[in-house]
Amino acid sequence: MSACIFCKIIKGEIPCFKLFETEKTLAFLDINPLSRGHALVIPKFHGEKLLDIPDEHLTDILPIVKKVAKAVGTDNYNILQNNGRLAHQEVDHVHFHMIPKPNEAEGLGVGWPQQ
Ligand code: IU
Repeated sequence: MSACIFCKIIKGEIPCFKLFETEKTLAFLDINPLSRGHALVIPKFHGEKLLDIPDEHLTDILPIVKKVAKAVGTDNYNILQNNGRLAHQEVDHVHFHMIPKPNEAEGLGVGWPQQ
């Protein structure tokens, strides 16, 4: 969708710190992180809410969420997916939050970008 900010990120019209990308999925750092390493994993298919996304796009997402979790290098994290304003969804393009709860003394995984 042309006005969607995440579609613009997917098309490269707005820059992002890209982590992983497949034909159907993009993972990048959240611009306003709740913790160091907070990432978003999104389908390239535009849909506002989970039920709008075809299964073949959704099934590509979880392995990428796992890759992000592995790269972060902490066993402590939340995966969150908000649908609708009452559930605090602000961006109307489906996204999965990967929110690390790192031990700050240990830091994030080797090679993980600093924010
Ligand atoms: P929510 O689940 O819709 O509430 O989360 C939207 C997230 O998208 C939020 O964490 C923002 O910081 C993030 N975000 C972003 O990373 N880049 C952007 O250009 C915009 C929002 I707009």
